[in-house]
Amino acid sequence: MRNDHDRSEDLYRRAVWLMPGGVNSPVRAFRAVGGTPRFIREAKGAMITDVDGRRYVDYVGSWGPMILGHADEEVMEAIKRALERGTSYGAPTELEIEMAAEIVEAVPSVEMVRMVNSGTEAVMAAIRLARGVTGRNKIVKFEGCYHGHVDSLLVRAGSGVATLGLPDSPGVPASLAQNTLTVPFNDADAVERVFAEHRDIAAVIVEPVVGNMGCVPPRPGFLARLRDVARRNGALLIFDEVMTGFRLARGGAQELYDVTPDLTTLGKIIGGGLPVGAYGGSRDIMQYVAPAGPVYQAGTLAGNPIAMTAGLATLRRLRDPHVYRRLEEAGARLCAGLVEAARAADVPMTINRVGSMWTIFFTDGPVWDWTTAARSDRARFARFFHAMLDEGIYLPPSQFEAAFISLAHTDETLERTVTAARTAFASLK
Ligand code: HOZ
Repeated sequence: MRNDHDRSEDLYRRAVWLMPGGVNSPVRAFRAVGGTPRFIREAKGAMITDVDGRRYVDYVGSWGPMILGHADEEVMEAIKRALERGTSYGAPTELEIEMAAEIVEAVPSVEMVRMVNSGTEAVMAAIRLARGVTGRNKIVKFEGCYHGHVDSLLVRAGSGVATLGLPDSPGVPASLAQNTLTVPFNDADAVERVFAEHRDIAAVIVEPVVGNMGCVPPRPGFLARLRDVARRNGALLIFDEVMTGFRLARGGAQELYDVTPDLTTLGKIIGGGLPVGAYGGSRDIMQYVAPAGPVYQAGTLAGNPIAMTAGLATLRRLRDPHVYRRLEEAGARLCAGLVEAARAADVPMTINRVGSMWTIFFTDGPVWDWTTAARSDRARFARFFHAMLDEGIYLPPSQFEAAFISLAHTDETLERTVTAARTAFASLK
């Protein structure tokens, strides 16, 4: 007997034959939660629809970019108009200036910016720039943080690497990995110790609010201490705001926590759902980038006019401060409901949230680093994930990914999610 996911199953079988694991990015594959990934046909607002016609309230939001909700009318109209003028020129456009100005105006530490095609590219370039500026080689990163699939940062990484329980990736030369020093997130003393032991540190890179081991906020004062220790030791501080940029505040986590990094990487929201990344910092540092300076970095499709259009249409909507009040209110309302639902079912769990980023961990202790995140009962998470999916709620198919709320998640959608969670938590007993 065939079930109601026939077409997703058929497509998955074909996909697995044609693509590694059947997907173009590992965490989509449902490997950690089991079952068949849903193949998506379309999305609108807070809802996605799979190829079997099942509709879900979506908390993945393309892993962060869809802050306005899917297929936002204004963004779609802007893209359609832009398409009529061609898709790529490989030459400068006014749109790129508008995008740069929008980012510079919003993100406190950024005076100049370079557009690239993904968050991974942004981080790769920021690391090269930090090495070029300081003349040093080593990078400090945090266990469970993920900065794209950049060679030197695939060490004790979060996201798909943690989800799949992979060792530090084969294919990354040991000589490169040796230049990466890892310390526990939220442990500023450990960072001090690393600097005491190593002279050659070019930069400390951090997700200021981690999304890639699930949502893990910084403890009070942690980011400020990173700022201080990096400066005292002549290293740069890089905030990877690919997830948090324009999400936690218009100026990202650096605005929210009032800490100024030397370099910032961005992605996701700034592309409005199209492939985009960016890195930026002070004028002094960014002047090292070619052709202004000697640190080489380039991209045929960088600053692509369609992507700039989608990004600008999104970022302009985020100028309204009400947006961030609404996301905070929605996050608080949803998570309060989820806590209540878990309590009613007597299921121990911890929920971490900053604004519209949140994660449920099946552990009864606080989660503030990789060790505490990894204590979560992942088999239980998988059961919860599928129970929610059955109730029409699409969560990230991994314990180690943050869920995202958009402006299209109405109070009614949030309430529906809490109702689904009551059933899902009760099924775990
Ligand atoms: N944690 C990833 C985004 N930073 C999930 C998306 C992906 O890898 O496909």
